[in-house]
Amino acid sequence: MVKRRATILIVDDERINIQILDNALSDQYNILAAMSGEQAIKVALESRPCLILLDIILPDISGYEVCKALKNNKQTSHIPIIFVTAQSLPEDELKGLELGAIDYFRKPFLVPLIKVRIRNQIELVQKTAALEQLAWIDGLTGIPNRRSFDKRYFEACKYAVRSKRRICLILLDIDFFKQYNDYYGHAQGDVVLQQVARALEQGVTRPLDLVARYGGEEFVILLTDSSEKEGALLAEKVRQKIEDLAIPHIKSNINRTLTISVGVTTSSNDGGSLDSKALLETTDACLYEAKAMGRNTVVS
Ligand code: GH3
Ligand code: MG
Ligand code: MG
Repeated sequence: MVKRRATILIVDDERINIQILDNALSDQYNILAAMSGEQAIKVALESRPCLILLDIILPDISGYEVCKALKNNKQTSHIPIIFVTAQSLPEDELKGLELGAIDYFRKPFLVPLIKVRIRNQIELVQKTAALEQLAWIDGLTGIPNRRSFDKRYFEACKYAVRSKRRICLILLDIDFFKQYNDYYGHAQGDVVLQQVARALEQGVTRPLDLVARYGGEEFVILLTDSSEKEGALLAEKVRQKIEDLAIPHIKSNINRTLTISVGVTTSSNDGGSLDSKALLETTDACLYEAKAMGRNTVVS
């Protein structure tokens, strides 16, 4: 596997300091630079570097303010920050670390020492990212797993109640998949699960919506802020999309082709509470009904 070069953002108002760090690091890392606090926040948001080396005295807001802003933003709070500064009092270092920085380098610094400490931090970032991947992504299909869904669903329900918006759940299950495995083999069954996952991902394009593997040969789609009609339309679009893949399944009595059954429900938006468990159970009941009605169908 080709390992991607990590990106480091250097924030310093003096060009010469950026140059020294760039010389020390650019053979191993992609380097971005910012010369003010506001610019640092902008670049961090746009480029999501692996690590930020942050000066404290900057021409606009201080490095402490930058650190605070980045730690308070969900999109950047995970990025490790190391202060690199001429402020050498223990109180300064304490303040920086209390704000969430992982390390504090005093200027002037020894280049070899700083390089090793940066390498250690980057390795930690990469290991954490690999673990996150394992924890939240389904290994077979590469889409979010059940755990991801549970977390996102919980958050989406809270948001829906707060903002009086509807959420929509679509549960879908491959028809006669046991027979598929029995006839074509488990490995080919795995390929089909990957194909279905890809097709679902392509069919669900709004950035806040989620496609996840719910378990075995069952998938779930979570639509945030969606009307009943939109939910039902998407469910039908997805059913058709899987049929259109025209994956041969000679043990299926539906056109000898692989199909899915789909259940779909939308929460009410009366501003009251939202029973997330009941919504899932209703969706599951719809899916069960779709199976009972002969499969390859949507029930809402
Ligand atoms: P129905 O139309 O009622 O849904 O019937 P079905 O055969 O699809 O349902 P059933 O629940 O009886 O079988 C599900 C099958 O899905 C059995 C199981 O071996 C298979 N399966 C679950 N996870 C995987 C997987 O990761 N890979 C493969 N290849 N098969 C899987
Ligand atoms: Mg099933
Ligand atoms: Mg099935």
